[in-house]
Amino acid sequence: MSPNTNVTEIERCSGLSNIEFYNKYVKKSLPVVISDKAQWTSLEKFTPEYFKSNYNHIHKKVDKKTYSLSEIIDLCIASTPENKAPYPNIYSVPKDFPEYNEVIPNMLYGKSNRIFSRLLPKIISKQNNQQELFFGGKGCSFPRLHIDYNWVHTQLTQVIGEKDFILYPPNQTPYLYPDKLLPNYSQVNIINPDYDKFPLFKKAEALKITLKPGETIFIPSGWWHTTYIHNFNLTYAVDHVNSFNWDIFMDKNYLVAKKHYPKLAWIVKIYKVIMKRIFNLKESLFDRIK
Ligand SMILES: O=C(O)CCC(=O)C(=O)O
Ligand SMILES: [Fe+2]
Repeated sequence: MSPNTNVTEIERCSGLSNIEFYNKYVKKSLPVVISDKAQWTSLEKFTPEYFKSNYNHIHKKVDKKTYSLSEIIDLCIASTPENKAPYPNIYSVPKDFPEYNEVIPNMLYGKSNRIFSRLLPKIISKQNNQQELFFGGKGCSFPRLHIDYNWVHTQLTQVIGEKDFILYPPNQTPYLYPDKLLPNYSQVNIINPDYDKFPLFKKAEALKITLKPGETIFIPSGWWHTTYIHNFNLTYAVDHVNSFNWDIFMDKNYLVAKKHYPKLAWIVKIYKVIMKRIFNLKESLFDRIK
């Protein structure tokens, strides 16, 4: 799938050290595909049959209907662009597949991920989904172009099948018509854009890649993105907060807190400032990225 705009291919890299990854991409807020770090995806374990026989007790509501995991997998296998499986089908790794935690190494920059730190209060870490599995089928696509919740960075590894990722840098926001109520969602349907309603979208410049099994894409904080699926599909996603998106992540959490707990939200502001120093110190002393 290609949006009707100017498109550049996202860079693919291999043999990248963590420090190179940091300096070339994370610091500069640039997306990249790492093609050689997720060997675990080739384990024969991750087949549709494995999930069906071991996890069929898991039920999920998608589009107001409840499905067992086997039903979701069968719908995804049978999916066609004309008769699409429901999407997205999102499962929480810690909640639904706790065993999975042991086989998925934190491969790119795990040490600096503040989302997994015990210093981050549960009330904040729980809301920011952390680790998910997405099942999908041919013709499915993520419903809307969006920026991830609370401006986390996201790292997605393709386990089965191919998935297109279409990204727009933050500086393209003026052409993407953010929703007034949900400003991290675009109003434009990029697959079939309504140029009468959204004329500036013609100017938007996208980046694109078809992610293949074993490859991982890094989507930096604040980048717009959406997906399109070519065949039966399984993707693993993990959210990430580090020194580069700490301030914006905590500012967004403050806004959420202010909505739900207006009298207590100031605690988030203070926490942001104090913990910034503590995390920076801890990371410079103990978590040097090698
Ligand atoms: O894998 C996908 O289809 C999209 C994932 C995504 O963008 C998200 O969960 O925020
Ligand atoms: Fe996303």
